[in-house]
Amino acid sequence: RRSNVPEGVKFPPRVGHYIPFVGSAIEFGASPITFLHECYKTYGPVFTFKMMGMDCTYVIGSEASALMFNSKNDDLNAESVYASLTVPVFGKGVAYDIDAKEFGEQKRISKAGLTINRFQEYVPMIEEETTKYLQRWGNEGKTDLFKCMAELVIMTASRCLLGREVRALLDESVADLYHDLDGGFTPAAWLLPGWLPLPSFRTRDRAHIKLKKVFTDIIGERRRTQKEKAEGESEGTDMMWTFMNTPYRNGQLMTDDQVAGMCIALLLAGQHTSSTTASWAGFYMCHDKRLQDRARAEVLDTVGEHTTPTFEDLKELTFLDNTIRETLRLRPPIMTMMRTVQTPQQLMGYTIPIGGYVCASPTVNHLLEDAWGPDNMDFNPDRFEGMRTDKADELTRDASATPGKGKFSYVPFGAGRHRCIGEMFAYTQIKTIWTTMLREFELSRDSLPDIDYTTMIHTPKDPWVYYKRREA
Ligand code: HEM
Ligand code: LAN
Repeated sequence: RRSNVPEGVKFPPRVGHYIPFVGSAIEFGASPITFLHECYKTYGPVFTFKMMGMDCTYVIGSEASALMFNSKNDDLNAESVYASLTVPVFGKGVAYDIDAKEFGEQKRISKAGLTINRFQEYVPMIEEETTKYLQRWGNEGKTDLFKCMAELVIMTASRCLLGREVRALLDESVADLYHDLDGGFTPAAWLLPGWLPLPSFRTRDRAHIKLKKVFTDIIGERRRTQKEKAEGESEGTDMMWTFMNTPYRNGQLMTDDQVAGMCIALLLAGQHTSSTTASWAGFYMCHDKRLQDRARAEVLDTVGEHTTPTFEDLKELTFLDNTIRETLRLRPPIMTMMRTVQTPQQLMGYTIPIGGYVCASPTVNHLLEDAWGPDNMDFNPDRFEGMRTDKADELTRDASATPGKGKFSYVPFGAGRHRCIGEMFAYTQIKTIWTTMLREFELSRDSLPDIDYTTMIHTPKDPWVYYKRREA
């Protein structure tokens, strides 16, 4: 193969490995961040290694990862990597099952529903759900904080984004369906061929069919009653309503099956990402009690002891905001983003040939000493002080408004064409949950949990905390 390489073409340096085909998969799997750091130190910002027969080229740091974030989907392609994982879960006709242009429209339609007006209505709903949930806790005890956050996130997201009907069903059948469907969102589902008769695949597929039916029934019922109402009276505040009523540019509406698929996608998008973020924020606030005290004092100053917070209150909670931002720096839920190389790419004097993957890692970019300085490993929310650039009508933040050097040194929500649309919803949800929690409970635990790298979105190991109700 080497002899076919044209004169002057230089490939990125290759990381050596001992086992053919498997390549570096074992080292990477055991401890991906350490592995990538070591490679960066040895080979520089661009390097290639083999994993399960595929060439993976990592682009490390702000400058190199610009290649991924500025690319077009036709050159570095997302759906060809992600579809095998997401299509069985979300279903056909949405997200990575369709061409990027139509998915772009689905993102635009989603954004049209994720507005400040809606968030103003969501905040009291999230507080109510959280308060109700925390009543189960009693006065003191020990609990699994990650499980608790996962339950709070699914309940509050269902209520806000999918509406009352779905939230009501969550106490019954729907919780198990979510759970089974979610069981299909694993590295195995991604890497193994879909025709394998694995029990987890069958459970996933059955849950998908049942959940689709639950949603399409609700959608059908809504379409019927909507017709009976007068024009204007039917304005809804949830995303199901938005998906049902916002047309594509050509005037067409999504089919009921697509609306149901979007609802599933929306829910799973926030599930792992927001619940791990909310949990890690809690563990950092336990590990250093001063952080918890400051966040609580800010909540009491801004919102008070008993009043329901408003969306405007949340904006004033800058320390809590910075705490979440710093959590997303050190524990970004999505540690790797991947694309297939469809056209040869030039980067820093190297050619990345067609056929492999290009990967970028928020986690690694967020830690580099060159970008973050000598205190890169410290958890310090104050590093973000004065970096707030979000305006009232903006749903995403300016990626460059960070203390890290370079445009892509802080990318927990990605950047460019595939950027996340859920940032503000996630912040609204996490801040409201923590506002409620900090008012009612004191949490404690000395050590930070270790990281479980075997889950697709890295989770805290042994995620228990002690809790004690605050004096009334
Ligand atoms: C994409 C992170 C919550 C919807 C992404 C990407 C990241 C990300 C890194 C880029 C993936 C890539 O480029 O390959 C997060 C984090 C969240 C979060 C850290 C919470 C803390 C949400 C929520 C929603 C959502 C709540 C829905 C309301 C999406 C969508 C995309 C996306 C639609 C676009 C994918 C594409 O265009 O290919 N997210 N996300 N996310 N996320 Fe999120
Ligand atoms: C995810 C979740 C998993 C995640 C990892 C595998 C952890 C990551 O290594 C690569 C990116 C990936 C696959 C990823 C990409 C974008 C997804 C699929 C999501 C963030 C979960 C939801 C999001 C999807 C596009 C949201 C669709 C929402 C709509 C409203 C259509």
